[in-house]
Amino acid sequence: MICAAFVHINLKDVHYDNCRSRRTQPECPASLHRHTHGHDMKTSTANSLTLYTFAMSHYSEKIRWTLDHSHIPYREVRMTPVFHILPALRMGRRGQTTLPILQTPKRSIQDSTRILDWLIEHYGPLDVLPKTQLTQIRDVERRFDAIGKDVARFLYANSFGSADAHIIRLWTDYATPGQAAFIRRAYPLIRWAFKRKLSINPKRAALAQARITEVMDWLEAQLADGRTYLVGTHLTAADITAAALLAPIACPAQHPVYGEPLFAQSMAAAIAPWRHRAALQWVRRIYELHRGQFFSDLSSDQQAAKRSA
Ligand SMILES: N[C@@H](CCC(=O)N[C@@H](CS)C(=O)NCC(=O)O)C(=O)O
Repeated sequence: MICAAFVHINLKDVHYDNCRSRRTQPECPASLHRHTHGHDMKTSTANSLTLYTFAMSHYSEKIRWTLDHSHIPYREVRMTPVFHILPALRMGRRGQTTLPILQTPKRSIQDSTRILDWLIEHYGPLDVLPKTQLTQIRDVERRFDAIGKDVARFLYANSFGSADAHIIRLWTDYATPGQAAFIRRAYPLIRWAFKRKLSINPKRAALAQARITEVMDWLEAQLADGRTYLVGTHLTAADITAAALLAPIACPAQHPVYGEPLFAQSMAAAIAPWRHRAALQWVRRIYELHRGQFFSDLSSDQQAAKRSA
């Protein structure tokens, strides 16, 4: 996310069956994705995959998108920052509190890279992770994963203090009333702890900005020959990772959190230096080409609101 770091208790959190984030339409039809050929042998496993996420987490989006694109059925449990910590520690068993975590019938896998490894092992070969280009794809994945914290640091550095109401809303979207009340009341303390954990200060924010810019430069150099996809001729986990990790800055219309006009408005000043960069236009295009389902699921009023934003 622009993600938080802290304790979880119960999972009132909205459950989605094969459904991307839809704060406004939680009753997503479970039939959005079906099994495809090649996954038949894992049907029983597939039926019981649960993905624990934060709606706003860019690493969670990377896995959500991979699963969606690969038509692998799963249930999504959106957690509330602070209230995720205990379950994440318990499920992950690595002393880490990060999401996403994929719960399979046999074990839970924490960390998006490890989840991709597990998917390759149990569902491979996947269209987005072709064996022949795996090394290149995973190199790109590493490059973009490495700026995940910088993206969060940069955005929070530029929104704490100026967009707190919006942050509280994002942090409480999937909370129980009790959890939401706690987050609202403890927000100053949570924000302080968060700043410490992510080292959010002007110096680190400037460094984050430089590192993000560097990755955008790299991305634009790759795209200079007019290609659409970073590796090969179709969408792979390289594109998914790059687009998902930059989505908080590119604000693609199809993204359930970062596509919201309100988010883009509250971040406009922070994002301004990069607004027209080809790298971000590419992110928006990849979302448009491959992540359109969410948009078409919205009501026509919601679509109109997004278009006019
Ligand atoms: N390397 C991890 C990074 C995941 C990560 O940093 N997740 C953030 C959300 S974007 C998180 O869960 N932060 C909460 C915490 O650290 O407690 C991955 O690829 O999954």
